[in-house]
Amino acid sequence: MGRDELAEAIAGLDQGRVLALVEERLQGGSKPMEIIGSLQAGMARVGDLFEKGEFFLSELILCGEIMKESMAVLEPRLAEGEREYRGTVVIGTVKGDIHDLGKNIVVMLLKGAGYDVVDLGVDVAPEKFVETARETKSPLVAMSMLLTSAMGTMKECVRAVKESGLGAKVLIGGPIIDDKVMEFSGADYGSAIASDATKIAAQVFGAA
Ligand code: B12
Repeated sequence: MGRDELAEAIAGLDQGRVLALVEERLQGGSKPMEIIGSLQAGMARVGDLFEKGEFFLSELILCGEIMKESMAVLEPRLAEGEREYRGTVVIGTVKGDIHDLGKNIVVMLLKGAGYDVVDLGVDVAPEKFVETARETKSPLVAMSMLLTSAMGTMKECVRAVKESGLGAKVLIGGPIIDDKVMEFSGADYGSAIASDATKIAAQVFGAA
């Protein structure tokens, strides 16, 4: 196998080159799923660099944007059956909190890793998480939270999903997640690192 120029371009955060290569590959007859595979490989590299502290949030956000633009081109061309369907993750920022940049990165990474993501947006009420998890039969509900003042509603959201009897696992994320918050929340998983979402999803869906 030669170098994967597209994976290198996204890891290098070269937006123009990524979009040009996506077009070039489509013109050349590549399947959208193969192209997405290259994008995923590049994104995984960006995630690693972020964890090592070599990339910062700004790079992760930019990478998310590039992925979003590429997916906008590729998604309409994905034939139904061609999609590698791993299952659905429900996600939202908890009620009382309207920060969404971190959540949007998580959405992008999960989509990049092949999951369908139902993004409920911000200020999401407990019932909404439950209702959507029921409709989509999702085994994983992810919640984002940045505000200390939203801790109480976050706990209500977690409890609502846990008590719904649906059996979905709950992942909470945001910069203030630590052992104490985890204990308080009653969630199954928690992390302050966006890329953990795909690792946790792999665990949950692998076991499902
Ligand atoms: C941008 C911003 C805003 C923007 C939000 C725009 C938007 N569309 O999101 C605006 C201006 C609207 C805003 C409003 C407010 N904000 Co503000 N805001 C910030 C700021 C500067 C950056 C947050 C951000 O987006 N970071 C970048 C993203 C990428 O990082 P992230 O969210 O942490 O996400 C990462 C991880 O946490 C993780 N992650 C996040 N979610 C999830 C989910 C899962 C499942 C997983 C696995 C991981 C994960 O992955 C991401 C990538 O690593 C922070 C300060 C700071 N430096 O953090 C304050 C901050 C969060 N805001 C704060 C406050 C107080 C407010 C306001 C109450 C201000 C006010 N008095 O009105 C309002 C709240 C409104 C509301 N009801 O929510 C405080 C919160 C303090 C606290 N702990 O409670 C902060 C910390 C500022 C401060 N130092 O005081 N804010």
